[in-house]
Amino acid sequence: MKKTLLSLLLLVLSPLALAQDIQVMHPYARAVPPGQMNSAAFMMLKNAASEQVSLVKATSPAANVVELHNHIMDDGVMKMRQVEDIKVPAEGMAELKPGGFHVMLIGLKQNLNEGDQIQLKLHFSNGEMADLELPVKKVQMGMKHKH
Ligand SMILES: [Cu+2]
Repeated sequence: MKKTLLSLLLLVLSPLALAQDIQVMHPYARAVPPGQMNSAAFMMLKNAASEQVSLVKATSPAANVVELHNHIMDDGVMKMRQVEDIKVPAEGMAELKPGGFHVMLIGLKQNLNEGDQIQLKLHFSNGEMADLELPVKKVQMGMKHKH
């Protein structure tokens, strides 16, 4: 019951609700100091389909390489690891957030200052794509983002 209400609420709040099974909500990229080569993008993915859909690829003109990453604990140390996809459960959601799944932007071609915008394209396993304009925001992180 609670889950249904939440889904309804999110459906109402999202302007991208129509037609596609996958909705991208609240996407943003992390602001980094000038000269820093890497950053990351975060968002909420919502799947309206009755089957699991995965985010399989992302591209951006803002970075040389774009990878899908997760954070894992390895001997008590938080590390990033590339993943093949990010699964969005049937009629469920996946959250990309600092310390968890993220879209890694490697080799930035532009500065990511707070207030800037970058383009990001997402490819999903069901053939859907999402062309996004992401605001660049400051993110407080409790850990170092290290490769
Ligand atoms: Cu990463």
